[in-house]
Amino acid sequence: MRRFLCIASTQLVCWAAQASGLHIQVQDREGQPLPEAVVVLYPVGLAAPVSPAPPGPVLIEQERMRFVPALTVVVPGTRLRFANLDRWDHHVRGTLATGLAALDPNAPPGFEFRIAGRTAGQAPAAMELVLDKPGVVLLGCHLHGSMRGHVFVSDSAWTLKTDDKGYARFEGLPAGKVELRVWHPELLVEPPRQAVQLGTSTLQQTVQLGVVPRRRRL
Ligand SMILES: [Cu+2]
Repeated sequence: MRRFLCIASTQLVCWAAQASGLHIQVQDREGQPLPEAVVVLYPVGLAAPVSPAPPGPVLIEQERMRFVPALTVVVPGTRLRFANLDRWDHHVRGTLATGLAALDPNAPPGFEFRIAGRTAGQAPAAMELVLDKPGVVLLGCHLHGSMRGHVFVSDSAWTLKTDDKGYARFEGLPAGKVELRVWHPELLVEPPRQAVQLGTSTLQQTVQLGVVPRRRRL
């Protein structure tokens, strides 16, 4: 339920004292919920909030010719660990994703490495690296053209991946104006950011992207 605690003339004062939530549902071109989108908030007029990189590595496995998870969202400075669960080698490469990220001079550099296939009864071979700059990295494999994944290195701590219902739910945000950025691996052009005014209640907002829904694999 929405509560409006402030009268108009004192709204700004009230916003400054209240925290609120922002629940975003991202939809595809047909209005269906879009999982695996990234929603980022930037406070207007302030530096984006920063959170420290996690102490341990974030795992991206190569399993049955896929990157698992297909989309990984991290903050700069995060250590990524690539572990190969397949019995055959992979030659992982990371390049700048196409689109706007490719024009970003601060985007992370590319990388590549080969990871040996797993031997039964032994721990999988793994490689680690740190991505210390914001940007979107496209993951691929030199040996298997169908393998595809993404790492979204966000420049704001207020970043979430949408769930199965297409939702990104931010809670406990300070009041004020934020810019809303939405990204998805299938987007050819990232839509312009929207301004959202956070008040004293939780806001619900829908963002529709021009992404064509993919048929589910059976
Ligand atoms: Cu491969």
